[in-house]
Amino acid sequence: MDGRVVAAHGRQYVVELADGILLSCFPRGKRSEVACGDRVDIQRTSDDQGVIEAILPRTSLLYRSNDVRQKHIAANVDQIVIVVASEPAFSDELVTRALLAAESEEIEPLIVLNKCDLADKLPAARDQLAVFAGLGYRIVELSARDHAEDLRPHLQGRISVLVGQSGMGKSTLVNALVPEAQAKTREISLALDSGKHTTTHATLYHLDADSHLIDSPGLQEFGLGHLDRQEIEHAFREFRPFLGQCRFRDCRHDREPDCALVAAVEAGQIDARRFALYHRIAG
Ligand SMILES: Nc1nc2c(ncn2[C@@H]2O[C@H](COP(=O)(O)OP(=O)(O)O)[C@@H](O)[C@H]2O)c(=O)[nH]1
Ligand SMILES: [Mg+2]
Ligand SMILES: [Zn+2]
Repeated sequence: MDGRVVAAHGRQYVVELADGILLSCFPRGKRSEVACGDRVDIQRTSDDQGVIEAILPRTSLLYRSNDVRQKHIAANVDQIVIVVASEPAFSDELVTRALLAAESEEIEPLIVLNKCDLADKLPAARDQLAVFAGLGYRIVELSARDHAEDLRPHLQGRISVLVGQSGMGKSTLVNALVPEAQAKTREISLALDSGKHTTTHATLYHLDADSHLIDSPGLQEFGLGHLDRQEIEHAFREFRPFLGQCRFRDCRHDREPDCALVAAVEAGQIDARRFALYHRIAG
């Protein structure tokens, strides 16, 4: 039978069957590549347990990595919702990295600026996001505490994943938009036998029959070690018109003569801070 992975916690997964039943599952074989959001073939081994036999073909896979390991964030999502807030301060490098991950997987990104009720902190947060707005990224401003509904139209008909540093208000959004979220979290924790109800794992919630929302654990870093230089260049969307225009085909856009990207930075067509981040990320 087939099901959908609605929670991933280490090598243990919760798979939801078509009738809503949750099974605790381990993948067959040692190397688990399963992610929250995956459609899987399972063999049911008892009332509440099963074995994942195969992962069905994915439309997307969002992950982060460092030099040693890769961590799946979510599979089959078509939108990544990057949550930041007026307070606490957020890292614009993390936002950039999440946007690069979205671009490289061709997943639609949406930035949410939460806690807009904190009026004195709002202008600084807006300033920090201005560069992303200038690049054409969509930004929705809201207050999850009492206007979480403002996000719902943007989630309609999509499978979205919420990412962001902890404290930005992801869980507040989920709890407001999904009335049965806390009950489902409890049920999943029980299936995982993790003994605690904190979100240490990614969890998929249903908004309606064809709108789903994955809450992922708070990210403090977003490694892009799996992307090569060329992929990173392309993921900076404003670089694209200039790629292939440098004198040298293998230009690293550093000290080479006649570099089209350096010229674009000097002409004010590429933001200098974005360019510096490119060098940091591409290494
Ligand atoms: N003032 C204000 N506080 C909020 C808002 N949304 C969330 N918070 C608070 O921010 C803190 C972190 O929220 P939480 O949802 O746990 O963040 P998460 O770590 O991203 O899941 C909590 O104390 C929330 O009550 C908001 O719109 N306005
Ligand atoms: Mg949370
Ligand atoms: Zn160059």
